[in-house]
Amino acid sequence: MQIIGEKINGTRKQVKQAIADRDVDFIQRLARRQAEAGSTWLDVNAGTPPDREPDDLVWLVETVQAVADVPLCLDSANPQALAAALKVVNQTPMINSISGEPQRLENVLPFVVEHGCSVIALAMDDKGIPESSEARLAVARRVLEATRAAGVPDARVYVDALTLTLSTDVQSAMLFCDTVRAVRAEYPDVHFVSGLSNISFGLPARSYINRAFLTLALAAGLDCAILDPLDRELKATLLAAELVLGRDRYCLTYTRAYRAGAFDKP
Ligand code: THG
Repeated sequence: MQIIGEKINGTRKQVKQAIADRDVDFIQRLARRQAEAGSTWLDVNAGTPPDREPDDLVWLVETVQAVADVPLCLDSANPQALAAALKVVNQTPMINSISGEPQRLENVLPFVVEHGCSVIALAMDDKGIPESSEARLAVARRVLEATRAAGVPDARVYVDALTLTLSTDVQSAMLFCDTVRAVRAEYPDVHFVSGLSNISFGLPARSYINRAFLTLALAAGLDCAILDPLDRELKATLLAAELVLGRDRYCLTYTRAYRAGAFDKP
């Protein structure tokens, strides 16, 4: 299971302020703590207007990689910001994201090829997020046709089947899981990722919903998640679910994490 630490995101109030103030300590603390908590990747999202985003993303990348020895997940739809960030990364990053939108394929896929990056592929296109798993599969097929044609191995593609909040579509999580199963049947080598927390937007006590969704999504084939790696209950849920799904040989990952104090007895 791969974890993308989500906390360095300029849509969060404190991070937005830290970017505006060039507060190195604040960002580096988030980077260090998420890396120590076992993040495979650290998401960096400046969340600033397009004219400022290249400078802000470069500053974030340089600030984070000075203290954290994990590759970055460059979270931007802006080709100028991605190009600038790719010039300064120390380790091959993940690009978040491409989609079935022809513009994004045309502008961003060349970076994936040139830099040998991994890439998140959203199951949506210029018409929006399809309403059925068949239609999301159709979008994924088009994106994977493009990545394959460009020579990108399926194992470097992370499909994000996307979730609307359950408060507007109560079938949203099941649609996500159906989409993962459908894509997995045709593309056994691709990875599956989700930004978990969207699923519970607008609902109370969101953490229970996020945990239930994580468990079911793991059963469907999710093997990467954008989440808060400092959330100990979520970490416990993740490790317990992987164990129950038979993916933790000899229960070693779970028991070692427990002994190391990664989570507490309930
Ligand atoms: N898919 C892909 N990329 C993504 C998302 C996705 N990138 C952005 C987002 N979704 C995932 N990242 C975050 C980062 C921070 C928070 C949630 C998702 C977060 N949310 C707080 C909460 O949920 O309570 C509120 C904000 C705050 O703390 O200020 O922290 O789906 N490919």
